[in-house]
This record gives sequence, C-alpha cells and structure tokens, in this order.
Amino acid sequence: MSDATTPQQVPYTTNNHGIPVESDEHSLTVGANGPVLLQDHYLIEKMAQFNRERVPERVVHAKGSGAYGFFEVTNDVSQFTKADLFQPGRRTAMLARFSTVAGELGSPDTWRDPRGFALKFYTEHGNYDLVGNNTPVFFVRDPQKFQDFIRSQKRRPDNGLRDNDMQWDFWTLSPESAHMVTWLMGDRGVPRTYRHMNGYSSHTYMWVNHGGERFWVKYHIKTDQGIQFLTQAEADGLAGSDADFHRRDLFTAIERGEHPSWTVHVQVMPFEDATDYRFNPFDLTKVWPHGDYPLIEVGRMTLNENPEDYFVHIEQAAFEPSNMVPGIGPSPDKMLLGRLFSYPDTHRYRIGPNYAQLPPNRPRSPVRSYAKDGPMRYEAARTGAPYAPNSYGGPAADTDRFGDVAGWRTAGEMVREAYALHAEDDDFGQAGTMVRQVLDDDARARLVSNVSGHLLNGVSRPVVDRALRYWRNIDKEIGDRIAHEVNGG
Ligand code: HDE
Repeated sequence: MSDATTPQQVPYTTNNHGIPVESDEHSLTVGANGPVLLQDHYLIEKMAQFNRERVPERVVHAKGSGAYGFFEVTNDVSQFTKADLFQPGRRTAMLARFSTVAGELGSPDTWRDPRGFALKFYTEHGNYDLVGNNTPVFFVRDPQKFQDFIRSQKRRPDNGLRDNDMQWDFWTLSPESAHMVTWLMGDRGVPRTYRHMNGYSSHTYMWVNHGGERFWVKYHIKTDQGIQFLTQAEADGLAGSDADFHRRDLFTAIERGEHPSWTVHVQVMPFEDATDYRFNPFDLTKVWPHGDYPLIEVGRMTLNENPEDYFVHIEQAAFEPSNMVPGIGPSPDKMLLGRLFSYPDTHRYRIGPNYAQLPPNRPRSPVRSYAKDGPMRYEAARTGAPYAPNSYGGPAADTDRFGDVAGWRTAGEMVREAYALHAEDDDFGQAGTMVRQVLDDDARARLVSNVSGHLLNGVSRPVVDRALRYWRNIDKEIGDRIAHEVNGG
C-alpha cells in the first residue's frame, strides 16, 4: 500500500457503481439515535459484499504466495522442442505461485509439507502451465489413490484434528510412498524460504521438435539462491511467531529489489529408451539418475513484480497441467493424465466457468475459442459466428501448423492393475539410495530426529511397528536408528 496521506489528498469514496457516498462511517438513521433505515442501500451494499468476499479455498495447496516475472532462454534446446517459449532468444512473461499442500488458507507457511511450485508462462501460443512441486517425486503413482492420500494428511472427520496416525497408516500401507516420504521428512520438507528451494515437474512430459521427433523430459528448476532449509525446531517456532513467514519473505525480497531467480534444466530421454529403461520412466515415485540422463540448461526464470492485489492475482490464479502449448505434451504417467481433468474442474467450481478471463489467467496472445456466455463473462467472443465451421470469418483450426498430436502408440485390454515392472523398479530402492548416497551424516541425523519425533506424536503402536519395518526396508541402519529413538533406546 502507498504511504499514509493527509485527508484532503485522497479521492472521494464511491459505491460499487461509481456513485459518491455520503459517509464512510455513519448509517442512515431517523435522528442521530433513531433506527437504521432499509433505504440505506450503501450500508446494505457494504454488508452484502462483505458476506460474499470468500471463494472456496483450494482443496489442496490452499496457503500460498506468488509473483510475476519472466523466463528467458539461455541455451538452444530447439533440437528437442518447437515450443515457442523455449526458442533461442525468447523472453516470456510469467506468474509463479508457491504453496504448501495440506494446510488450510490460514495455516503456517513452515509446516512440514511438500511445496507447490506452479508456473504459468504467457507464451505466443497461449498459456503454458508447469505445475510442479519442490520434490522430483510424489507419494503415489495412481490418481485413484491421490484423494485418499490427501485425506490422510488433512483432518479426521470425527474430531476435525490432524493426525500423525492417519498419515503413517496410509504411508505404511502404500509402500510406493517411501521415496517421497524420505524427501518430506528430510531437509527439503521445510524450505527456509520459497526463494531457497528447487522446483520439479516431477512428471515426465513429452517434447516435440520442429521435425516432429518426440523426446521424454523431466524439468529441474534449480534455485540460484541456493538450497536452504529450516530445522524442525526453527519451523515450529516460526509457525507460532509468523504463520506467513514465507509469504512475507517473498513479498519483501521483491519489494527490496532482491529478485529471486531459478535456472531451468531438463533431463532428455530419447523416445525409444523408455520401453527398456531400468526404471519405469513414467512412474511418478521414481527419478532418472542424472548419470543416465544429465541435466541440460534451458533458461532462467526471475520473479521481479509483486501482485498489486493478492486476491485478484494469486487467490484467483488458476494453473492446470493441461495447458500445454505446441511442442509440449503429456506422457503415459497415470498421475499426470488424471491431473489433466482435475485442475480445470476445480477452477470451474472454485472461481467460475469464465476463470480464464480473470487477470492472472488471461492469455496475452489472441483467444479465439468458441466459448461464450456463462456467469461473469465480460470479454466478447472473437468469432465470426458462434459455431464452427462458419462462413463468417471463422476461426478454424489450423491443422497444418498445429495438427500433430503429442501422443504415443498404445494397445491392450482394459484392466485395473499396477504398472508393469521395469528391471530395477521397486518401492524402496531409490529411497535407500537417497539416504545412503545423497544425504550426509548431519542430514541423516536430522531425518532420524524428524521421523522419530513425528512417530512419537500420536501414532498408535501397530502403526509405529509398521513404520519401523517401512524405514528398515528403505535402509536397515536408518530404520534401526529410528527404532532406537522411538523405543527409548
Ligand atoms: Fe495437484 N491439485 N493434484 N499435484 N497441485 C491441485 O488444483 C491433483 C499433484 C499441485 O498454486 C488442485 O487449483 C490430482 C502432483 C500444485 O494454484 C487439484 C493429483 C503435483 C497445486 C489438484 C495431483 C501437484 C495443485 C487443487 C493426482 C506435483 C497448486 C487446487 C493425480 C507434480 C497450484 C487446484 C496453485 C493443486 C489435483 C497431484 C502439484 C485438486 C488429481 C503430483 C503445485 O485440482
């Protein structure tokens, strides 16, 4: 907000219809002490508007913060993709929103949780949304289990309380969660600020180049500020002293001119490698070891503009993995394919069917869709007639330029089954590799402390016993150390 001013300098108040109001402070009454009059329609407007200020919070990722900025290409990757924003020399405006997952709108920024890392690029061919997290993997690999996972992270239906027993009950009955839980209970589970964490696509996506060649890619968005984390004790303290610690940090850093940036890389897998790769390359609980597919730099994103209004630009921001522009497509990752439905559905429910016309969601390239009408619609349709085909100026799909489907050949019976296993696929292997080869001694000590502290807080004995087996499956030594802490020696 601007600095405080003296009374005579401010513009006069109006009602929602631009009509100057008689008073900001006094209701219309009969005599100074008399009854309030129904004809005080300005009072009624203020109360009615107040009662309708809330839209439903996001069902997950409710607490978040964001800023505008730009993405600039720093390396030529046009051999892999024809996507406009990734062409040499391009600079594309963007919006980023960072968030926690399980906490409600007013919950502390520093709860242990993955962090959402949602990006919207306003490209020449429409909005490209890359909706990731600060972890390269996820808890489950089938969308059928996502809703259940989230419910185990939220509040019990009987007493409305969060419950570590629910969390460990679900995780230990879903061993595919082991890799992500290791990330979550380690240092990445509480980043020091949004500026000091990486972002990841997590999913595998498809890139298509100008010649129609297809590649599989995973994005790694590495903070230029360096990775920093909060210990559990620091996080707990801040949860009490400043629930908006991360929001405040991002806003004030940009206000000071300290514009955070991230260097965007991709791993690129040749299309044909996927079939025989040692891990299922589409399994969201797995990473591709960098020794197999090294990081290739693409560009840099910088956030340099705070939103002028949090509700308008951040609370109403609508990100969707289905916003993929020409040169980018999905992959057979079941979780990604499930998400392609869910996000537009949640936006229509939360902020209305014309949410794409709201300021943060409106493309900065021409919109010529045949959508029309519906509540809160205020941009005219850009079509010669409200139907296609039409002989009154179209628009008509340009299949010569945009007709190729970023897809893949597939066949098989309709089944409900887990993925077929690749040579080295299992639920605990990559988590164990992370514990033994990625974490150092201090990080392992913090992991043991975080897990045992969480298990000692309200988790029933049968679930604790299952959790100890779960951790021993990840790494015997770590499991024994956690058992030692939990069993009191
Ligand atoms: Fe989300 N997720 N998600 N998610 N997600 C939402 O859409 C969903 C998943 C992520 O800042 C919702 O707008 C399903 C993985 C972020 O506005 C909802 C599945 C990853 C955000 C939804 C997943 C994410 C969301 C709720 C399993 C990391 C916040 C509010 C198939 C790769 C975006 C909303 C923002 C938000 C559905 C799993 C990241 C309900 C069905 C995996 C960063 O539509």
